[in-house]
Amino acid sequence: MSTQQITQELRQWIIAQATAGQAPEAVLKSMLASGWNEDVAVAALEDTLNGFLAGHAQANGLPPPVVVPEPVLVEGAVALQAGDREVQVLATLRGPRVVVFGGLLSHDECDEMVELARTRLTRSETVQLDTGGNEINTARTSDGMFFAREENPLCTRIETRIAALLNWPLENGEGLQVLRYRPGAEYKPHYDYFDPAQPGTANILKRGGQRVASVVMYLNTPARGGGTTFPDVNLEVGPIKGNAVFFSYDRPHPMTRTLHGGAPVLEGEKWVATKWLREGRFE
Ligand code: PD2
Ligand code: ZN
Repeated sequence: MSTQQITQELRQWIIAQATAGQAPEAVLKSMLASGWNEDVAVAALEDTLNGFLAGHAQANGLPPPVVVPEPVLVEGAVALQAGDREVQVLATLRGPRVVVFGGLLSHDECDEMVELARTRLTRSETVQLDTGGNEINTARTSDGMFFAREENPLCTRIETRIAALLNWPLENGEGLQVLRYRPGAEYKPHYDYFDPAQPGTANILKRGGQRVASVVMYLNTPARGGGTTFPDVNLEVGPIKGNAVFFSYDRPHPMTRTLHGGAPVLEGEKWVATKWLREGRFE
């Protein structure tokens, strides 16, 4: 029965079922019961519902989804090869997409990154969205600096590793940002994408398009505090030297549930390096 066709009638029936509140599993079950082949039924459901949702999103002013970086995780594997280094997969979440990596950086790489950044730190600025410029922001009480992409051999090695880990071109990445938090410092919850409603955003997007993913790498283990939090899903990632948290956002919208923050450091210092990945080439 390989000749079953996904007709317009079938699509309309699927949409009617879905808008009447039937779960996709229930619709699939009825299709199988009335003689549809499983592969045809699944394809018809996926295609019809995806198209329907995309149309709904567009009609309601939601930005359309884009392809985002994603590690190739072999089912059941606890590690993966990221170019020159094997990296552990410590935790994964689907919505929001979050993956916690163990040992993305060696301890020596962390120490070297801190020393390269230390003398260049200034009080952190965040992008000022109404003008597109940078300004001091009290929501982020850390000190920071940016490396240019491939500025030195260590940056190049880490950037090449992240590109391999996430299947995303090195050219689509911003330069690494290093932040130092002293006791009491924090980064209040925010989104890393640029808010489309802000007037400065159009200018920022000319260079590489939207941010679509972030990798926050822990360069030391603070004595207490300093986790990375995801308030929408009550997740907190412990800041452990060499580990990293990756998260992606397929559209610049809170529906991605990628609100995240750096919890206050309670004791000691916290150092991180952040890599932001853009949709396109960031030149
Ligand atoms: O340092 C962190 O944990 C953190 C939290 C939220 C870093 C960032 N955001 C960032 O660099 O965007
Ligand atoms: Zn952030």
